[in-house]
Formats: sequence, structure tokens, C-alpha cells
Amino acid sequence: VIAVLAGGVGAARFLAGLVRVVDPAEVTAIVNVADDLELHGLHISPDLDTVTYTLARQIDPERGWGLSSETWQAMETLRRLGGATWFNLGDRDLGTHLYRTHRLHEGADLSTVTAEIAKGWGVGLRLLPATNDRLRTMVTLADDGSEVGFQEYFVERRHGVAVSAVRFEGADEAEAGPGTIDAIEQASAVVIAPSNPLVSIAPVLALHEVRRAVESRRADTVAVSPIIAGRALKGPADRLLVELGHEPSVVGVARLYAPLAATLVIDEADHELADRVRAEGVDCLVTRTVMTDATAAAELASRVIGANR
Ligand code: FO1
Repeated sequence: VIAVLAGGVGAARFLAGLVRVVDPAEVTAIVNVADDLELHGLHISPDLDTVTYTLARQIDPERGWGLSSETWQAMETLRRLGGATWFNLGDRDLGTHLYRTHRLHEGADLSTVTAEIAKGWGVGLRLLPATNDRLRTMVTLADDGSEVGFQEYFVERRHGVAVSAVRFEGADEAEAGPGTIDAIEQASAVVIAPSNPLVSIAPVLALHEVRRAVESRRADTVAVSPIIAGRALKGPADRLLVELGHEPSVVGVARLYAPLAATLVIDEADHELADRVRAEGVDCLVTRTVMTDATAAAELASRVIGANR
């Protein structure tokens, strides 16, 4: 089994590539749930849904989140009624949130419901929430020192405001989700997907058991840098690195992952930084990491799983 620590869009594309080169039954994704939110009484798990919809080939390709061929009638009704409309829930997507919320109210845990939803979409790999307990990324805004939930920062403020701190509420009490530690311990390789290290991977690693398990598999762990030529392809990872005191480059990523991963995969655009990455104490594999299409994602996945052999 290959265990993959995963956030949203970058991880989803990587996983779609991975299941083209290995049997999906041999892949376990351990997915961030600290972006989850409760809105309109619904439990929304954006990263789990992004991975599910991408693997089901139902993701909207332009947005990278939500379902393709989506309509927005429910949002129109909310707008008319003066409800919250800052977080867009498509009509097709809403079915997922209705189902998840109802099952959670019935007493099912998030792992069980996640497996049911993945099965419903015909997803063959094992999708595990990092935890079934409440874990929330909380973001402190630099301008006024106020603290907001991750989606208020990411979506409502379009990640356009400076951040001075990030914390993971609930991390000290939360237990790792069922199956996650076994998956990491028994995997032939552990992969840290090309997701935001500070707000997608960090909350998964904030679960003490998960961090310890990955550290103990360091020799077999490969991380993929989401930073290419100093930039994130999507989202605020580059700016967050700067704002939180890290170098916004593959070297900064290497520093964050050196205790956890023996190898960092970086893009060809950064080949000149390979020696500085190695100086951080990790092996460095230089390859094409931009997943422009399924073939590119499969090639990257194949290089990644070959890295430690
Ligand atoms: N991202 C946005 O930029 N705007 C939205 O309105 C939005 C709604 C949304 C609904 C469901 C879902 O699964 C994801 C959604 N996202 C939206 C994406 C989400 O904020 C991000 O993918 C992650 O949380 C960051 O990894």
C-alpha cells in the first residue's frame, strides 16, 4: 500500500495520476479535514470532496473544486432570502453535503460516511479523513489581529489578506482517524502530496500520532513540492510561506519536510536549487511536477513511487 498525505486540488490531481500507475486498491489517501466547515446546518468537507470528485472524473476542471455541469439555483434562493452566499454550493454538490450531514446526525463517523460517499462515486482507492474528531485551521489576520476560520480567509476574503499566524484547533485532543496510523506504518511508501505545507499538510501532521508515524517512516517518505519557481500553482502557499517566516522556495519546503521525508521532489524549473535542498538533509529528485493533464500526473506519480527504490 502507498499512503498519501493529501490536501485538496494538488493532491487530488496527484492521486488521479497515481491510480493510473498502481492498483487503486493499493492506495490509501489520508486527507485534511481542517478546512471543513458547518454552514446552513451542513457539514462540508472540501478536501475530501475535491479528492472524491477528481477521482470520479466529476470535478469541475476550471474551478478545481465542486462538480462539473453544476447549476446554482439553491444559491439564487439563498441570495433572495438574504442567507449566507459567500461560500458557493452547487445544486449537484449539495446532495453530498445533505447526505454527509444526515449520516453524521444518525451517529455514523466521518470515516464511515466518507467511504460511503467514495463508493457512491465509484472511487476505488481508500479515502481516510485524517481524523473523525473536530480539527479546524484558524487563521490570524495581520491587519487587525482577528482570527477567522480557514474558509473565511480562503474564500470570503479570497486569500487576499496577510496572515500572521495559523493554528489547528482541536489538534491536541483529536485522535488520528481509524486506519490512518496502520496505513502509514504498513505502507511500502509514504507520499506527502503537492499540497500547501502550512494549511493542508500541517493540520494532518498536527495530529501527534500521525506526525510520529510519518517520522518513523522517514526513510520511505517522499514529499512533492507544491512550490515551483517560488510560486504556488494555485492558492496562497507562496505568500503564506513568506508571511509565516519561511523561504518561499523548494528550500523552504525542504526545511519543513526534512524531519519527515528522506526525499523531496522538485520541478525542473528549480533544478538550480537541488544542491541547496540536499544541504537541508534530504535527497532531491528533479522532474516535471506540473500536472497539466492525466498523463503528466501519472508520470509524476511514477517518478515519486520510484524515488525510494
Ligand atoms: N473555493 C472558492 O474559492 N470559492 C467557493 O465558493 C468555494 C466553494 C466550495 C464548495 C465546496 C467545496 O468542496 C469546495 C469549495 N471551494 C470554494 C474550494 C475550497 O475552499 C478549497 O478547495 C479548499 O478548502 C482549499 O484546499
